Amino acid sequence: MHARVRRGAWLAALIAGFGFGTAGSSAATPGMHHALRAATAPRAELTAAKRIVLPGGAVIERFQQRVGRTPVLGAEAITNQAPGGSPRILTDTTRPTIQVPGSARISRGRAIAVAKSSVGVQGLRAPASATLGIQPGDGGTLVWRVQVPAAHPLGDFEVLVDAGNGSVVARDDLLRNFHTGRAKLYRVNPVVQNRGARHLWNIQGDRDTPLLRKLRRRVKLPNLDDGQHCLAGRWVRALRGHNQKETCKPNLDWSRITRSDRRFEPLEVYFQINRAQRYIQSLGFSDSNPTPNGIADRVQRAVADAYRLDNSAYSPFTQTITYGRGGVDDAEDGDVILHEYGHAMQDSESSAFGHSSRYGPAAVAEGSSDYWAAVMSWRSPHTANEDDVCIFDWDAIRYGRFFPRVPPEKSGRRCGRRTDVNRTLDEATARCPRVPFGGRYAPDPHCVGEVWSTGLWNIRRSLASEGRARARDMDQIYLASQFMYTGKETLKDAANALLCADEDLHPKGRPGDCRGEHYAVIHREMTRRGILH
Ligand SMILES: [Ca+2]
Ligand SMILES: [Ca+2]
Ligand SMILES: [Ca+2]
Ligand SMILES: [Zn+2]
Repeated sequence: MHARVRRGAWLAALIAGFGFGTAGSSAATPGMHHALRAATAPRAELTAAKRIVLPGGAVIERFQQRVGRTPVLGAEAITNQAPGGSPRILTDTTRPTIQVPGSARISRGRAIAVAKSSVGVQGLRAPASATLGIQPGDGGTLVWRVQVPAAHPLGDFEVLVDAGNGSVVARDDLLRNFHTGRAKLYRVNPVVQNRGARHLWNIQGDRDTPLLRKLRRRVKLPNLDDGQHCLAGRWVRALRGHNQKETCKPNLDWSRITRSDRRFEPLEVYFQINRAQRYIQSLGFSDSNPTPNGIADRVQRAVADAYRLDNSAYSPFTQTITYGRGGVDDAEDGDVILHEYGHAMQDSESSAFGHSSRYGPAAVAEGSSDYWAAVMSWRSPHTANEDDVCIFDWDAIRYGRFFPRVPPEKSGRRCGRRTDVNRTLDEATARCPRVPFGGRYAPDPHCVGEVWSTGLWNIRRSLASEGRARARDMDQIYLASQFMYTGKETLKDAANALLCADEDLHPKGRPGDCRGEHYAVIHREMTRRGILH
């Protein structure tokens, strides 16, 4: 067998006194011995560290330079051996003349303390650790290489502390670096920006008008990945069209793009999803926490103008969102973008719920996603309640139901759905249009979902009357409750989950009775909606 032949060769090399370390199992064939002579460091200092065999048999091997057992930081030789060929050095960052270091005078614990205070750490995601290494240059300095996985400030900090005198030699953040792009977009959608639909009724397909141009606002697109110029970032990868094209610009300045340009929609998608995830993180849900509790804390793949249909969807199988371009391009409307992201969040919190095909979960999911669109509208500057509760004000400009002007707005508008529908669950079940659902006809779950979104929104309004921080409390309670959802969730179950999440976050009275600080407000509203009794 091939492996046995190689091991024999390695033993022969060792016996011949080539002095390789033992970390690798198959490093020092005579061919390798010859190859490593080309490295800068004396070959006795090269320790086999990792060996990778590619399909077809080529071998890539890494060697770490060690002096007196201590690794020289960043000093490696990498060899490549094509099938049937002999190994040769590809890259070499090893150093000549490094002195054997003495022992550390600073303790590991002391080095970690120095590193943490140099970063200004207030919280960790995992314990800090430290190992000794040699920082090359001037014959080499013995250092503690301290790794600090910090939560606040968020970063993977690597701090080199001089093991002789305790001074900080270097400090880096190894978390990915991000860049910020620029664009002029709709903060929510054109109707919200215009305080009503007046002068917008005649939309003429995907064309620009002076007004539609003017309603765009300067926005930043933060968290774009380093080393690329497209809409790929920490939490979103926004693509466009049925062949999922990238939208790229070397200077990351997309300010001249308007709605008639196909690049507009992926920009809007990036902007909205990134800001939603930032808000989620600010509410304390993050996979960077010591105990990860993130909600869709990953790169969300989202495709704008994906097809001609006037529909958008989140796929729990592929975890991808697709936005249609029927009627108004769906991804020109922040409400549509965020409604679908709401489904991605639900799936991330409870995949049983996200993957359920049952009726109850569908109604809860639709209502919750509308609630999320309303929340994100509320968080936009200068929006009024009418902007928030009218869902899809822009996408629904043709198909929605008309609602007259509500002060302080300037004109009326059409809405696809609303989060201020004053119905009970029984009334909705009786009056909502019947649609095919799971082989039968049932009240449209989007319509029944309005009872749920309205309940959530009314609770939020009650809390918000005590200040904006209380409104954030409600969003946090809602997000926490979604972790408890099952694949058979009913509106009643979801209301009970909300009560329990409130107690978890705002305990009061007897522990475990799901009667927290906001019990009365939540229970009263859910009773009014006929969801609880
Ligand atoms: Ca467009
Ligand atoms: Ca549309
Ligand atoms: Ca709206
Ligand atoms: Zn939906």
